Amino acid sequence: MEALQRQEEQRDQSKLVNDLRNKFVNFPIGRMLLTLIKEAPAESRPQLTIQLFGKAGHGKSELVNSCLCVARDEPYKNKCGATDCTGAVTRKREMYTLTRNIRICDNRGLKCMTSREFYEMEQQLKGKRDDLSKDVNFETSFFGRLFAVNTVKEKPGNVYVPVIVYKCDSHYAEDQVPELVPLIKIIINVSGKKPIIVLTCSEGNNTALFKQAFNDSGCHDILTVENYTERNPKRTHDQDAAILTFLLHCLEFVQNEVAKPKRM
Ligand SMILES: Nc1nc2c(ncn2[C@@H]2O[C@H](COP(=O)(O)OP(=O)(O)OP(=O)(O)O)[C@@H](O)[C@H]2O)c(=O)[nH]1
Ligand SMILES: [Mg+2]
Repeated sequence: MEALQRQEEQRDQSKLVNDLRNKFVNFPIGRMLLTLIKEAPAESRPQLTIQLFGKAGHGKSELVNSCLCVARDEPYKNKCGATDCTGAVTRKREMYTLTRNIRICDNRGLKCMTSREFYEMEQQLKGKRDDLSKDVNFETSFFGRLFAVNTVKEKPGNVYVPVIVYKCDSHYAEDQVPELVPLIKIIINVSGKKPIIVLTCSEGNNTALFKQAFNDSGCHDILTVENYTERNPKRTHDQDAAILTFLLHCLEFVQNEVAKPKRM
């Protein structure tokens, strides 16, 4: 009797995850993007880019790995080279395709929260760092920044959803999240949008504290996920559902942009 009940629960959960995945894959995002992008060149396909930001080692690459395997419904693979190493592993921005119109972009993580690092993030948001073959460079001097010539022009046809990825450490300190306030302000100033916050390692005890800290910093779009990792690659309904909820949230973010009344 119990086994039968468990089987039924499994079937319901599996249906829920499949429904979420179908909703994501079939979301009319192409049409929405066209209403947002007026000056898109006729031959180009409008693209939505989920652009990740955050500190080094906080789970950006694993979030990309998790989104890829869940959206495509395939086994987990470490395509982004996520590792245990505490140093900054990802050095370049790398674009990964989720669907025809949707990409997710891994990023170099912030290490010291310096003005140089924030400056680079600002340039990315302004669309001045679209040459993805180059390493993300945090070494630009003050004068370099002052006289910077932007060789890459903003490309029409791209809509960005800014996302900050933050790991719920086993230790919580009050000054951890406020370190990112300059980044949050840059995102709001440049894109006019508040970032979505994704809390990783969310099965720990401090998740509520980190959530509150982001709320206090003015970010209210906060989602929690437990990423798939090399140590924990086995797909589960709960983890799949959390990842798909995040992806759908990014699309609803765009939907809200479309629904906003236009300024005259
Ligand atoms: N348990 C658990 N481990 C995670 C989670 N997300 C990431 N990790 C682990 O944390 C470590 C760092 O993750 P990465 O995805 O490489 O972090 P990153 O933000 O890309 O780091 P950089 O590229 O250095 O900026 C890896 O060992 C991951 O497997 C999570 O949600 N849960
Ligand atoms: Mg990485």
